[in-house]
This record gives sequence, C-alpha cells and structure tokens, in this order.
Amino acid sequence: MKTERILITGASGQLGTVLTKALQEKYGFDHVIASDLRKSPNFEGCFEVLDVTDFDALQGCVSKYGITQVYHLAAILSAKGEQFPLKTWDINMSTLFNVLEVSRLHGVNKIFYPSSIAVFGDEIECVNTPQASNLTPLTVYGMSKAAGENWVNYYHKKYGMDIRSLRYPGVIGYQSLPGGGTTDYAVDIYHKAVKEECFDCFLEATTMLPMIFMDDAIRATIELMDAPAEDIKIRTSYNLAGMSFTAEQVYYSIKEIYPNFEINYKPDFRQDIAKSWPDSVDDSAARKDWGWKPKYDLSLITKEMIKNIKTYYQ
Ligand code: AKB
Repeated sequence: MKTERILITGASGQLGTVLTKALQEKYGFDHVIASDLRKSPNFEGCFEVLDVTDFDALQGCVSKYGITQVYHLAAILSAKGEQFPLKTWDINMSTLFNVLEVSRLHGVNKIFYPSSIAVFGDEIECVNTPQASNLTPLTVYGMSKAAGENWVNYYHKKYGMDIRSLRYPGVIGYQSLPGGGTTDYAVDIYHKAVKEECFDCFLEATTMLPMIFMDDAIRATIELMDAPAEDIKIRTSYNLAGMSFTAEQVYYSIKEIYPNFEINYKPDFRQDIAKSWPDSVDDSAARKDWGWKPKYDLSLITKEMIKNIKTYYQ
C-alpha cells in the first residue's frame, strides 16, 4: 500500500483542530501536514502556513510532501460570509478550484470536501429533508457549498478523481471553538454555563437545527474516507445527521446540571439564516451506502461538553 501523506487545509479551525489529531493518530505524526493561515498555539506536528487561494503555494506544498490525500476544510462560514458576500464566494470557490486542480495535476488519490446543511434553502421539506432536495440556499456560504458539491461531482465524473463529501450539521465540540457560523451558539452556550454566566442567544427559543457531536462528525469523516470506493454512490455530498434540537431544548438540558443557568433570546440576522435551514435531515443514504450511525444524543452531548469544558476553567 502506498504510504499516505495527508494535507489538511483549515487545520486550525473548529473541525480541523480535532480532525488533524484523529488523522495523526490513524496515520502517524509524520504523515499528516496541517496547514492554515495561522498555527494554533499548542499545535504539535507538521504545520505549513498556507493560503489556499495561492495556487503556487498550494502546489509547492503538495509537491514538497508528495501529498496523496487532501482534506480541504478552509472556508468562510455562513454568518461571517453574509458580511462579505463577494469575498466569501471568491475565497470559498478559488480555494476549492486550487485544491481540485493541484490534486488533478499531482495525482492526489483522495479528497475530502465538507459541505453543509447550508446548501438547503426555504424550498425544502424542512423535517427529514431528503438527500435529493432542491438546493436554493439563501447564504453565500450555502451557495458556495452547493456549487462546490457540483464541482467535486464534475471532477469525479470527468477525471475519475475520488472525492468524497458530507453535508455537516452544526458541529458541537469542547476541543475547539467555532467561528463565523450560525450554529456556533450551541458551543458558546456550554462555555457560558460552565463559567456561570447568563447566555445571550442570537436565535429564537424554538429554532430547531440539525447538530452533531464532534466525535460523531470526526468518525463519520473517517468512515466515509475509509469506505470502499464502489460503496460511495453519491459524489455530490451525503446528508449527515446526528440529532436535532432547539435553543430552548439545549438550554433545558444544561439546566439539569446548572439549575441557575439563565438565557436571554436576542435574535439577530443569524435567525433568518437558521430559519432557512432544515429542522432535521434524512441521512438514510449514508446509513445504507457506508454504514453511518450516530452515537450521541443531546443529553449525552451535554454531559460530555460540561465535563470537558470544566477542565479549561479550573
Ligand atoms: C455554520 O453555521 O455556518 C456551519 C455550518 C452548519 O455549516 N456550522
């Protein structure tokens, strides 16, 4: 078997931080090259400062390390993207094109491309949103991911490249902080609870969104990437579900541990983004094709989040 050399873009981000560690454990420290615009302070391993909008810099890195797999996580997310719509489109698309072209030219074996529930808009069945739904996203981030899904499908069909993708729900983890997303509230709320501070929620109490615990999100990514190529029937992107909850439900699950915890609902522009996304998604294709099954529900997440976040503030 050819020795894998894995490049992760956006490795200092919320998912990248944890995925890098998981891939280091799986493939060994020397086989994983983490890259981002900045290195996280406590990072251990091989790191390259890399701006993926720079084709030559990316090409240099892929050829320097003989990269065989790319996990392209670098992107501007939904909420931040609405502040800079054209820049967001430009960055999200140009980084993807660079990854696809450099990978094609250098014979990279496998690529992972994260998509998102943001690809859906308000023209869908919002409960159990089917895999093959109308994609009319209302954010630039969602538009870039819907276009990206079609581009990775195109590169697979035209050049036979093995590119795999998941439509992530909001990811909830204690290991790293999210930034610029609409689902970020569901991580921030746990930090406020542990610090015994009141939480100002930028969504309405009854807004339901699909979410997934970080451990499940990482496991899904690795299981998808490990699956035999012939099992991957969907080459745009798979719906992926963990569980769904409202802001109020996560608040009450935290209150079981911190009875004095308080919340104020102060919806802002992110409420409109959340309203345009599904309440829950149908991930039966992922379950059938490569055996996906989530492990964490809301009460388990709350216990894990609080237990681990507590150690940061002691
Ligand atoms: C966001 O909120 O923008 C992301 C996502 C759901 O893709 N977490």
